[in-house]
Order: sequence, then structure tokens, then C-alpha cells
Amino acid sequence: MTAMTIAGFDPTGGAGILNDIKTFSAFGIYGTAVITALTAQNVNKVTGIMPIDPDFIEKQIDAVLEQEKIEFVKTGMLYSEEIIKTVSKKVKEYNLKVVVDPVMIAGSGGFLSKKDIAKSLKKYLLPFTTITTPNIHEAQEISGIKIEKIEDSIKAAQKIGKICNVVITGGHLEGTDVLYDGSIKVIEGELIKSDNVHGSGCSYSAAIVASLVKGSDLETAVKEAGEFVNKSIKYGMKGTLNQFWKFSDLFI
Ligand code: PXL
Repeated sequence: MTAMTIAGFDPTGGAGILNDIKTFSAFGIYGTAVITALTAQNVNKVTGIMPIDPDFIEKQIDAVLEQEKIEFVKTGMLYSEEIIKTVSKKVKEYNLKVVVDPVMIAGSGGFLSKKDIAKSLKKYLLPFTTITTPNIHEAQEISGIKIEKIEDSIKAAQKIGKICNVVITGGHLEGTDVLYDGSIKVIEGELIKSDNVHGSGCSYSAAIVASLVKGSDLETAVKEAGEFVNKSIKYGMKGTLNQFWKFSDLFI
């Protein structure tokens, strides 16, 4: 069973494609990774971004998919409208089922995308998306609705739900996620107080893909991903997640 991530590179290994590959592995899924941008960063700050030429991103996707058929893909940091357009073209060409993490800003506060990325995502990628996984800040940008409480999150999910399925993650709303997959489902979660959260959004969308690859329906995949990320935060270290809690005696 194989999945693909199309996302940025974080040299700490905490977020981006390295995180995604660790998450796929923890689920027993073989991971392939197409790089959209190199970043220089750590858990405290982003000091540089080098986007990859869209033609080269296309080449990477073609190279992998020529070798093996892949059904489920996640996208992370896409950075620019040009890259979003390229990924959208490939999603349509290969009929990919795509989980879109609409990455805008790193947990450290550094920008990981150009301005107006929400507009480009809405126009070119979300209409072809299986589910998108915004946090509250990203959901506000996409929906134009200010989110302060769970009712706002529900309104935003209903609005984004007109374009594609969505789960608004509740890291900022006491851990409660709001899923729209044709109807609203409020998923109560546990909010774990921890500094080891760098990459949690990346891991969440990768875990949804992994669960879908294994045959889960969307609601099950979302719940399984939420539980997986919570445990990965609980056993986290160095400011980031530890996806290998199943083997935690090896790592702690
Ligand atoms: O979690 C957002 C994110 C996505 N992609 C890359 C990142 C980060 C956060 O730091 O570095 C490459």
C-alpha cells in the first residue's frame, strides 16, 4: 500500500515531507514524496524558502506515477499559485484523491506561502479535493468567517463544504474538530498541553491519507488521524511529534 505527499521540506524533520513519511510508516504505508519547496527553519523560525520550479514538480509526480499507481495523495506547503495550478493539473490527469492541508503559516509564525494563497486554493485545487484540513486560522482565510467559538467553526465548515469536504481542526478550540462530509459532525477531542506540536497539521493530513489507503471511510479516517496525532504529541520531543509511540520504548 502506497501513498504520496506533495509538500515542502523542513530540515528538522519535524514537519513537511519528512514528517509525512514518518506518519505513513507508522501506519505501515509506503510513502513517496514530491518536494514543492525547500525551507530553512527550525521549531522557532523560518529563515529561508526556495520554491521548486513547477515543471520540476510535474516531473517528480510523473516519475513516481509512471512506476506505480497511487490513489491517495496529500498536499502540504504549495507556496504559490503557479505550484497550486501544477498540482491541480496532475490531480485531474491522474484522477488522484487528494487531502489538502492548506498550509499558510508555520507554527513558529513564519510564512510558508505567498499572499492570497487561500484564493488560489479555492479556485484551482479545492474543487477537486476529497477533504481539506484547515486549522482555525486557515479556515478563516478560506471562508472569510471569523472563528472564535465552535458555532463559528460550524458555519465556516458549512461554507467551505460547498466546495469540498472539510475538517476544521480544533487545536485552538479545546481540541474539538468540526467535520463536514455532507453533514456536520462535531468531534470532541482531548487538548494536550505540550510544546511538542511542530508538524502536527502535517501529520494529521498524512494520517488521514494513510487511514484512507487502508480502506477507512472519511469519518473514521478523520477520527483515527486525530487520535494518532494526539498520541504523537503526547510522546513528542524536541518541540515536535514522535509518531513512533507504538514503539515508544525505542525512542523515549
Ligand atoms: O505544518 C505546516 C508546515 C508545512 N510544511 C512545511 C513546514 C510546516 C511547518 O513548519 O515546515 C515544510
